[in-house]
Amino acid sequence: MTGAPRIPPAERYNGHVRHWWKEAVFYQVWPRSFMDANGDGVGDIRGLIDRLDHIAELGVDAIWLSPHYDSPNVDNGYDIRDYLAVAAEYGTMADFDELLAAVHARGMRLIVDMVVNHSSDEHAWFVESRSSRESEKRDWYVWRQGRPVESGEGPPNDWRSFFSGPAWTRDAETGAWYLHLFDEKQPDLNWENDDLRAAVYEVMRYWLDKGVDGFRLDVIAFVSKDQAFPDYPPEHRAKPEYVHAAGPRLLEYLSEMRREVYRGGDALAIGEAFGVTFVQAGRLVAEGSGPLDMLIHFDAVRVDRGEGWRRRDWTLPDWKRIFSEQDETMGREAWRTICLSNHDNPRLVSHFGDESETWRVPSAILLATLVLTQKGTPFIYQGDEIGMTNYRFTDISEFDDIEMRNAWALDVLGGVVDAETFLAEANATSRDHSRTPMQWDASPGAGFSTGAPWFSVNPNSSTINARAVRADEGSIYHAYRRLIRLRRDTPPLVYGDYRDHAPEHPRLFAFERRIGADACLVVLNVAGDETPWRLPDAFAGARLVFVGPGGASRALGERQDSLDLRLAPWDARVYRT
Ligand code: ISL
Ligand code: CA
Repeated sequence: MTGAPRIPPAERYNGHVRHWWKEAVFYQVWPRSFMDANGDGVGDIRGLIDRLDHIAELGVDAIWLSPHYDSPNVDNGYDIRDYLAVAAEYGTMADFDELLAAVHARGMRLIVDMVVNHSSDEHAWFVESRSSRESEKRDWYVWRQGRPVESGEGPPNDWRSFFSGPAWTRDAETGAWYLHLFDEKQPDLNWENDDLRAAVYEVMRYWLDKGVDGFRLDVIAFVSKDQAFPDYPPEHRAKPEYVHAAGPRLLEYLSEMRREVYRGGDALAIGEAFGVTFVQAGRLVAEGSGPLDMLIHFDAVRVDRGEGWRRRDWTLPDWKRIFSEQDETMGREAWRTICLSNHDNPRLVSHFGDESETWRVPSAILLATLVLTQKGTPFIYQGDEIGMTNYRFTDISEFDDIEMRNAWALDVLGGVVDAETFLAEANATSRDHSRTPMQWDASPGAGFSTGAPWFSVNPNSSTINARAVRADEGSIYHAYRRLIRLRRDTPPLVYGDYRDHAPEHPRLFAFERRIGADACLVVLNVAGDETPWRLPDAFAGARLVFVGPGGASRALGERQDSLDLRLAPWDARVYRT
């Protein structure tokens, strides 16, 4: 289960101030697709309570729960209609309280999602704000006049929604335009307004006072906007997230939030850092002075993302450079995170491994090894631990995600790209891959629901499911358990310095984690073919402390006599001096 790591009690370790969240492993639950207990086909809190042991037995320390609030589900809960109410289809506030107690009873912590860059347009605040220019909540959202274009009046600037189209919608009621960096049903809150910020802090205090252990703050870097609302500078048109995450008052707002909401407590503040550079991140999470504790970056998980939903090619050295750059740029006093999967990205093993029959398990275990030995707090996404794969979408009607449906409407129906190209790329980047129901057993509905599931269940649940993997000691699930325990028992894997030993190698990811003479070497053959490699001299005689199924025939604990390795396809090994 969980519990303090075998790291001697100390204020600092290898120069880092110790915090529970630096030593913790996190597991993300996307409630709609985790477990349905009442047979309506939609995941719910009761279902999560019933399956908590599946998570606790992995040995993780904290659960990040994606939004559980009342929402019209335009963006599956990231469009909140009432911050103080549990979504009726997920259950009641009593269910939430029971979940919190059940998580704590297992020695785990519960981090809830908080989406305060925008609300749903059905939120009472927005209904009031849009009702009239004189409304006392008018300024709680971002309203601007349009600007003249040859056809009459156009949006105030050229900002684009991340879900396609302009980031402004003209509201007929008052003839003004409101800002929405995401869907038009997700109006941006105006953080310039003191009363709005006070209302947001009040909502956050409500959940902290209930006993949650902190927040994952959705696109939190976007909350400060340049009030001149200038057009995008040319260099950021392809990736506007870097404009939106660099607003002028961000540090001020987040410091205020830290004071007003956290009030000196040790609850956790994890920011979603979409668009935050590693330099900015260093300031936002600086130990003792940054307003946030950790940030979740997307540079590594989106290494294959081009503009919008488009793909782009990448190489392993490109990927490795991101990990090294994060380590070198953020500064020693800034803690990192490792997140290679979540509800916004394809399935881990399909995205970065090999989902074929032969290599799915070894490559999934290699990726688990990477996530759990890299420098920074690791995040596991529901289903990673059982090796769930992408779904085969064959038609736009099979997609649920607003991001893909809007992109289809604009780019395919708008004649920008043909359907085949769109589907091929959407099958590589779609968020829907991670939203198919959790696969619990080999029964037709994968044991997710006794009713008709809200979204397609992957047919490979007949072989890829929790019951099957828990029964198999050599499975991905048990590899995660062993790796989580290894991490907890190995201080260099938590607080050790990071160094890449083969940055330019096209197939090998080999890095060390070191505290003085106590060092681990992680050797990953991120490829389907055999790779010879010579161990660094410093690891002559090192002990093998973890090996994946594709790896050495050597027994754990044996010393590595020869320095010359022959790594099997998807071979994953951890050595310790
Ligand atoms: O799909 C993306 C943009 O192209 C993601 O990168 C995502 O939108 C971005 O990381 C922000 O994600 C968060 O905010 C969104 C919500 O749709 C995502 O589910 C959430 O994780 C708006 O709330
Ligand atoms: Ca249900």
